Amino acid sequence: MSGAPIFPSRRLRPSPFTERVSQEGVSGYTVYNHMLLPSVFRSLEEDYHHLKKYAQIWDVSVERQVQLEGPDAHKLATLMSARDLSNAEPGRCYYAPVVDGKGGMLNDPVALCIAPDKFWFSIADSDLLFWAAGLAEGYGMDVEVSEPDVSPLAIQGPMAEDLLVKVFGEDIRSIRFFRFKWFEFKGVQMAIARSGWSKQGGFEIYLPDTKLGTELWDAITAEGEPFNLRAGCPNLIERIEGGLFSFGNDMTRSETPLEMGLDKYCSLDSDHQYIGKDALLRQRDEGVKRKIKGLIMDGEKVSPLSIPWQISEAGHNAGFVTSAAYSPDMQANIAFAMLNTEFSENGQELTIQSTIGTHKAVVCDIPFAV
Ligand code: THG
Repeated sequence: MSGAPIFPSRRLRPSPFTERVSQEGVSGYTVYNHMLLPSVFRSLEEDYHHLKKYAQIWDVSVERQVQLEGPDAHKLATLMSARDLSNAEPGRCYYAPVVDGKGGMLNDPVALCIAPDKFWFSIADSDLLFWAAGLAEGYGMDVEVSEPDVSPLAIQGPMAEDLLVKVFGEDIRSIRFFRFKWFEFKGVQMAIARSGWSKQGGFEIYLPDTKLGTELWDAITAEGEPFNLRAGCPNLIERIEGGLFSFGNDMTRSETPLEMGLDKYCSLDSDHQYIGKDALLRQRDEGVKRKIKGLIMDGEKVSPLSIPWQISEAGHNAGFVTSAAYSPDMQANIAFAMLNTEFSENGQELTIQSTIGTHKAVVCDIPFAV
């Protein structure tokens, strides 16, 4: 890929933290929900070691909120979520795959129940708002579908909690995993959840007003020194180790949550009716023909892939690698691969042709490590 800059336009939307992120020395971006998402600050490996030891502040504004509000908000939320939100409670977050009528994944948001008649779907990289608005229209629902001015700022890493206590007080400690509470900052209420796209622990602050972005960033970084706080971002190596899937990379509309091993986030045996349920039940009955698995690969350190690597074994197509990185802590190349079931047993040996050569690989479970 060329190192040419991206030409600015109204379609490439700014974040409330863009100025600080750039001052902190971001060295690479990816595009996500028509915005820039930092990918690297110092190097993937330096960022990784730091994240596992200290605290990092991440601009994850790209995790846009699709807001459903009104008398039919709950009805629409349950219709589009494979996760059963029938008994959703305010203050809770739910990892909620959204599928189409054939079970193909459209997005894998975190759904937040803000109030009985108000939900946020904190989305991965696809335009879920159009799907939600289309369903509301087609079903004649009384619900407003919008993208509010809400931008998550994540504080991740083992020192995240002690840092946020300095800024927001002791009550931070009482937030349980995948729950959120309301905290005041400059007279504005913000939801803070114990969540985030790493396995190192941490929080996400849902900033509800772009104008406060820099002040919020500065209030946190002002307390950062004892925790060796640095700007960071979702880290490719850490998220592969931890088994977090990236929508658009590890899964697309061509995959179902069952192929992704996300069965436990889909209601299949309850009365909950949602779009795609019949297709998922059928696939469960027939058995999946492929599934996502881990691979440990030998050879030179791999560099991040942008196009899936095909896997062939004894002349057969065995599947493809969706994400890969060298893990310093495991001292091995690790990867996710979508494998045809006959090649997906743990211990199965495979040959991978990557951009840097041929690797021997062994199939294993996900996650690799936490
Ligand atoms: N935070 C918020 N929005 C997001 C993400 C996030 N939107 C896009 C993307 N990330 C969605 N994908 C995931 C995938 C996994 C998790 C969160 C978001 C996750 N899963 C928990 C785990 O694997 O341990 C389990 C979740 C549960 O028990 O329900 O954290 O990161 N706001």
